[in-house]
Amino acid sequence: IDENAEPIEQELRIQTRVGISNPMKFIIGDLPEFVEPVSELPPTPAEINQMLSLPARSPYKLDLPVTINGQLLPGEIDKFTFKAAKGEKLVFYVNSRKLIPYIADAVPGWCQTILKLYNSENKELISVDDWRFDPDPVMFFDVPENGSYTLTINDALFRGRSDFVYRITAGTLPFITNIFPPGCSVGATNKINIYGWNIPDPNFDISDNAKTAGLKYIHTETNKFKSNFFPFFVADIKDCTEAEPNNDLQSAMKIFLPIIINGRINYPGDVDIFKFECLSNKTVAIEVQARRLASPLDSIITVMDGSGKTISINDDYLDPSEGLLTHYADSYLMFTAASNGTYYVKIQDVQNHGGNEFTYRLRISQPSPDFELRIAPSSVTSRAGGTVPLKIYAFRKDGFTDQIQINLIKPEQGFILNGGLIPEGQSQITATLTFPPQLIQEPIFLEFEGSARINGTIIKHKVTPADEVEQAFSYHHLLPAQNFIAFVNQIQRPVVPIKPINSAPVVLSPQTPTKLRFAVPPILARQSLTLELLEPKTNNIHILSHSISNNILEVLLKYEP
Ligand SMILES: [Ca+2]
Ligand SMILES: [Ca+2]
Ligand SMILES: [Ca+2]
Ligand SMILES: [Ca+2]
Repeated sequence: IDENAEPIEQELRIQTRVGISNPMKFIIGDLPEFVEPVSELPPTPAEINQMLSLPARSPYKLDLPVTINGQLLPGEIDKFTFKAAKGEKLVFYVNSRKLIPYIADAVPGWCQTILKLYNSENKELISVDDWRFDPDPVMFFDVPENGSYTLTINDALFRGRSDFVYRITAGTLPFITNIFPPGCSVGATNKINIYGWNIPDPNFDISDNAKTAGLKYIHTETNKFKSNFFPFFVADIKDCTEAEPNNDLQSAMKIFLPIIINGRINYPGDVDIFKFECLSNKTVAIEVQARRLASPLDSIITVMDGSGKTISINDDYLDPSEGLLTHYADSYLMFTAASNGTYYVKIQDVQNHGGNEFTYRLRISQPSPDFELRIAPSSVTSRAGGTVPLKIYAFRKDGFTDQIQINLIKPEQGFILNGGLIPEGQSQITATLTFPPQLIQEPIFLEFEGSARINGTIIKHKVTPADEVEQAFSYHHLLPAQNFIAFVNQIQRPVVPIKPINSAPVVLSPQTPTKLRFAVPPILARQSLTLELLEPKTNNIHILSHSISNNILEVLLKYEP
């Protein structure tokens, strides 16, 4: 690591002559680091018994602040001892699930760490197994007396394996637990409130973060330490703060669309109701941002007409762009007003929890059609001149259905993206990336962009690289990556180039088979050739036949609706 490296979250990949790997998170911290000596062998039953039996003893005596790097093997409990002084406000936070978010062959599909703290008499003082919905625990310790304390970490099920790795950061660190309001409008210059531990100044000037719209991460600093990064959303829509009381239809807070309301489910059982006027046949989109902004709220929203009759209700709405969440707790719905009049929107916690940290942003607006894009995998390797498939996903918002054209915007050194059109109404395609014919030694960083016409204007968005990962044998997630990297296999072997004669989209007809034509090299005519339709995987599109003559491969596709 370069000694001047910025403390930042990096992506580490392995490159060899024949390929480049998937990314792995690698964190460069700014505190002293301790690395647990890693054993290749799991502990013996006798050693496990010794670990499980109190008193907690640790061979490692550490000075705070520190970041501990360790690994959990089957049955292991890692222990660390430190000295602390009365009145110190210590924060311990774990990065484990954040380092390797999903493990395909384990249930649950990540390392589920538990932190415990013991005093010098080996009395358990604190035990924490997560932080809200985040499986990585955060522990706060208000030191009651000078002394020696022992911190332990283990997997909740005492599982262990080489990829159960963790980092524990410990010290009198600032740690943000919530902020209010949890977002603002573009151009806002006010101060927001930061809540948490060891926060030097609870008033935070938002101007720098509010210059552009989008998801931001805010943090604060003491003279010694940086805090965690807390999500904060800057929107193009104006916002306001809820005013209590607003728990029933009579006291509902009057709002004017479009608006984002910054609110809280202030206490267990709090209900927030807003009312607005709407014209007949107008469609309204209602969206909660809470869990996605690290709020513990599990929202549920209800739309009612002027008489209080329920029109529509939503608890959880799947947002596949949130690859790290496994519980999509935020609510979303669209409804069309049946008549002119007053309408109500009610927001609650579905489990009737509440408190200062149960913050939300509630958007009530006309639909704002838009899209987000992912391309997977985030690294591809091919021989020079070869072609690889790429999956492109569109996450459509507020009813947006039109086609999206994907282009390579940094077409470095002759890379070609083919088939980058996501047809109307579809959310996933397979495109192909063809590598340049010459050998390139360095990995190439490519960038893609999608464009679509929305309400008469061309809207463009960068495509976020991602990797498809499996969780616990069954679930699949798209994990965003920082870069898309193409790498030319350094072992030169000839590639048989097959190119479509016409690259325009093909429209299949149910009456007559559709002919596809490809230019192929003469060598292919002398080989036995098998073709397989990879996508779409349906029963109503078949390859009827194929033949080669005059260096043209003809394929007949039959479509049976
Ligand atoms: Ca260990
Ligand atoms: Ca409230
Ligand atoms: Ca209320
Ligand atoms: Ca919910």
